[in-house]
Amino acid sequence: MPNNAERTYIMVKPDGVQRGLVGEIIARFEKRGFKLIALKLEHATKEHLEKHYADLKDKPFFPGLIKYMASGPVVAMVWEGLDAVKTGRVMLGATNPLASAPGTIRGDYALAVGRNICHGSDSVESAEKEIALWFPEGVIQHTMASAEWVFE
Ligand code: IDP
Ligand code: MG
Repeated sequence: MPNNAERTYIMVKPDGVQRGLVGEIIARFEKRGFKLIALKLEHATKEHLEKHYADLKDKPFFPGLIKYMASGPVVAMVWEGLDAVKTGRVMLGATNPLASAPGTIRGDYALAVGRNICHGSDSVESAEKEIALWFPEGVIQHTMASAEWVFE
């Protein structure tokens, strides 16, 4: 694994789960070459989601965001690999799906900013906080047989 490998927290939101997009989103990270090191289905409490989105607590859409995120289970994941945080955000697309390029997850499967199906950490620091919040039990460190074919 290269020295600059990172970890990012990626989540399929309740609308992504309900619309049957879990496998599609996982497949994109898997096929790109990222390594899955944690995964679970969780119906999060409002308190937990308020911690996850603490930076947005003063936004007018915050109550609606928490209600949406608490409306059903989410798929919480940690993916590891080269430049995982920035590349993960590029794969997700812009926050508003109308501004997301085709080929991105939001650009292919979403239309509304308040139903944008997936989450990805926006910095290495946020990723560390989010991974600790969603996976207090820790992640699974393992080696992929494909690693030497994905990384030079
Ligand atoms: P991000 O998910 O691309 O990092 P953030 O600005 O961190 O975007 O916002 C978190 C989430 O809050 C978004 O993914 C979206 O679900 C929701 N959100 C952001 N802006 C709006 C808005 O203007 N109206 C409704 N929901 C919003
Ligand atoms: Mg964000």
